[in-house]
Amino acid sequence: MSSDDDLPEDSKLTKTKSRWAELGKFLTGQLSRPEDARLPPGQHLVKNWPILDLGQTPNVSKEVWRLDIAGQVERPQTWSFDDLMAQPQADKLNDIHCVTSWSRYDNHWKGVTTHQLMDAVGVKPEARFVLFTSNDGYTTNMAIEDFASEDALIAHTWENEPLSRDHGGPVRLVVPHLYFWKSPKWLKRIEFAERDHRGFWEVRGYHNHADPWKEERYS
Ligand SMILES: Nc1nc2c(c(=O)[nH]1)N[C@H]1C(S)=C(S)[C@@H](COP(=O)(O)O)O[C@H]1N2
Ligand SMILES: [Mo]
Repeated sequence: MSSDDDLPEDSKLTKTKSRWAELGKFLTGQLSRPEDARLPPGQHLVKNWPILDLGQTPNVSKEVWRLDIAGQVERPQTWSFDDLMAQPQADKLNDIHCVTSWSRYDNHWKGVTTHQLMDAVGVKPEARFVLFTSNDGYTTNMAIEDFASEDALIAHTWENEPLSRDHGGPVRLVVPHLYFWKSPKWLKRIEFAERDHRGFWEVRGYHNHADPWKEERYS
């Protein structure tokens, strides 16, 4: 019987990395769709960027912001904003789709990819789901395959400006291939778990998966 333990250290790492690549491979929102097929069913295009949340706008400065990364990981960590900036930085360009039916094209983000975060903490093979908690008490959840999407990132910058407080600044998650309620603003905790724990909207009848291309709005 072969196991990961038999492999030298560096090929273990390669194995982990290729596992993320494998998990996230088919989950990109940038499927180079032709322009007329770019809008998911039941959506309309907006040029502005609407603000939607529970009505509490936490005031979290960069100085006090912390991100706990916990659960099924080899190295649980708490990142300050400086720790986040010390990670390799990525640029992403994607479309976002809100379940209330607006979509917004061509958002430029900067931040840390979810792949990078998973490598930094050493996500264990037992981890199958991810639960997020925000400073306003909001929670949401997804399968690790969705978190591992090529397009997903922990974002601090939008259109070359620091992410505004209304849109979740200093730091939010962006998982653009799912409806936007799966992209928590004012992110404060990421927990990797063996089991799924439904978040704020998921326990209130929203779909657990939330693929806009399949119109997974309500369950
Ligand atoms: N912390 C937090 N994140 C949240 C929400 C919220 O209420 N609190 N609302 C979600 C919903 S329903 C949507 S559509 C998007 C809206 O993000 P925006 O205000 O930047 O457009 O944030 C999501 N993330
Ligand atoms: Mo939403």
